[in-house]
Amino acid sequence: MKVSIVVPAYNEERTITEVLDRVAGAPYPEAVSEVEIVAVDDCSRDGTAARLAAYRPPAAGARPCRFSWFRHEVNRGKGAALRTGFAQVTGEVIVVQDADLEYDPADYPALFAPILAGKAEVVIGSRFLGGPHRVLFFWHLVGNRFLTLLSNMFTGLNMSDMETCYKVFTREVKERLRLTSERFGFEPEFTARVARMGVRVYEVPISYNGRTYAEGKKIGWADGIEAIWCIFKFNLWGR
Ligand SMILES: Nc1nc2c(ncn2[C@@H]2O[C@H](COP(=O)(O)OP(=O)(O)OP(=O)(O)O)[C@@H](O)[C@H]2O)c(=O)[nH]1
Ligand SMILES: [Mg+2]
Repeated sequence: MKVSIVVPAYNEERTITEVLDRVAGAPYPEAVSEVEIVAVDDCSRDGTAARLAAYRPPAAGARPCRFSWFRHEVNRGKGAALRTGFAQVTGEVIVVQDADLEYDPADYPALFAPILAGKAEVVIGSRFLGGPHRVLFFWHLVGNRFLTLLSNMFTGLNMSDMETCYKVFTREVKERLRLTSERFGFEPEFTARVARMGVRVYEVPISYNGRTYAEGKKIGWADGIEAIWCIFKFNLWGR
């Protein structure tokens, strides 16, 4: 089975190379015969593009690992960067991997397991199911809980972490997705569309190494407001 990892990156020069190394060297299950990494530089203003241009994945034993990257001419947001990546990938299973080291490819075995076992078409890595996580912002937890609750009220799913980066899904799901979001609307849009497809969704616990604003955290209260709007938009009108 070939897996495709899509890495959206905006001003991530401090972490991008290590993220790609961790993705290339992740503990893939036996069933994974080939790894394709596609990074999308969302018109970063720092050295992200230079790091991507210089990147060569380390040899990963007998399993081929191919790397390619694409660049947006203007900054368009995470959702747009992901759509650029999704259009390029050819794997049977697709993984979203943020470029900021908050999420660890060491969790891939757990994330792939429900799909490999034939039990799910979509797997969500939840930060709120007891996995190890850095203890940080209380009000972000409250915000996350609220956004997930609101999304669940529309979708009817009992998800515990709608805004998580780790979303893993089959090629068939990717082809049916028809995404439109440019920025962080991706998370509620993905969730709403998957819920409407009626495919089987699993959640697994993952670790979360949250960062502080001094360490590069960018998300702010305005993104939370946009997320509320997107939950309404994609569940009520985004058909
Ligand atoms: N913030 C931001 N991230 C983008 C953009 N385009 C792509 N990304 C990437 O999307 C991923 C998620 O963005 P993050 O800023 O880490 O979002 P987050 O994890 O919800 O929030 P923080 O880590 O708190 O900033 C990262 O890999 C970013 O580099 C963009 O325009 N803005
Ligand atoms: Mg992040």
